[in-house]
Amino acid sequence: NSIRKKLVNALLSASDDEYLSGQNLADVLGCSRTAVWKHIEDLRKLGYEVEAVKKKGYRIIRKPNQLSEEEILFGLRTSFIGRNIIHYETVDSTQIEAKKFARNQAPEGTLVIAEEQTQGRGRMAREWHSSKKKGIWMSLIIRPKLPLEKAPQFTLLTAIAVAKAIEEVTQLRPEIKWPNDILLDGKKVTGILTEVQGEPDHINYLVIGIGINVNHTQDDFPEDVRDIATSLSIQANNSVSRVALIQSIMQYFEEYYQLYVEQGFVPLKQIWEKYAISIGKEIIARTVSGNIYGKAIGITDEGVLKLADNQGNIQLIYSADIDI
Ligand code: BT5
Repeated sequence: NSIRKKLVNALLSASDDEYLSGQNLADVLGCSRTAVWKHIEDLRKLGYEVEAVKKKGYRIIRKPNQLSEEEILFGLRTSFIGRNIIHYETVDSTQIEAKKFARNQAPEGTLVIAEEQTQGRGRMAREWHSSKKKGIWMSLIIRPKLPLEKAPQFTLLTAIAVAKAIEEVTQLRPEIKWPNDILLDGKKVTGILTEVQGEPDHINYLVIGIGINVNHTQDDFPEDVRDIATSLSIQANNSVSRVALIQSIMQYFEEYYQLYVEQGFVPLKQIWEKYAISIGKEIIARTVSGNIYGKAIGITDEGVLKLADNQGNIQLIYSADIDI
């Protein structure tokens, strides 16, 4: 397995039209040329298309549509976010698995990803559709040294990291709907689910679930969300690299996390406001204790939604679904 990682890394680091000779690879891997050939065969079984040309050597001409650990780590420029990757073909929910790893002391920054989820979940146990290889279904474990009440701010931090990454990779212009939706063209492309374990005065761990529709066609969505959901490829008119997007999200997440630790939530709030969609609009906040109608006027320095109700009173909304 570690030889395979080295081999993939060597082949990936070659430029597009460059071939790596069998001898060269044998030297890098510390094995015989026959062994190199066998490892190349293994790569082909994993879906890599590897061209072999006599006297020149090998090169990758097509990568599988697969979220391999090697490919994500290759070129990932973070120091701890996303450096420990656990990958599943199929899993009930990356959120469930990540919580198990978190309980068992997985290091901060551990990322659990899956090609497919059979029990993907949103908030309040709502279903999250996670079809095979179409999207990014992942959960990130972090251990901030903070009181429990700060946990919801990580949903907003994550939202700006994902929005930035979408912008960087696709040039699309995403919008954030407080607290946890990212929209394109008014339709949901990303949902975020932050779950926390701790005591009132400190967080033990946060598991941040991120679901992004990447290469779905409209028909790939089940009927119940077909009209409200969209994907990056639908909006960009092009397929989008899941690996590139994950790398970009990890990088922005780490950057904003460090900013948050150093300076608190306020600088993130300023970035968040640039993407906010509902501010200044009449909205309905559906909370567990009933619906509140009013105008969303912004978020507090703590990330709590401020709503001016019809009597002109300011209401603070800590948790709700927002209808615009
Ligand atoms: C969310 O909940 O938006 C949070 C979604 C988090 C999913 C990630 S995937 C990785 C990790 N593992 C998990 O099991 N979960 C996390 P909420 O705001 O409650 O929105 C849920 C609602 O979104 C559903 O009731 C549907 O209406 C809609 N929905 C479901 N699947 C969707 C999809 N693929 N795209 C857009 N909307 C969807």
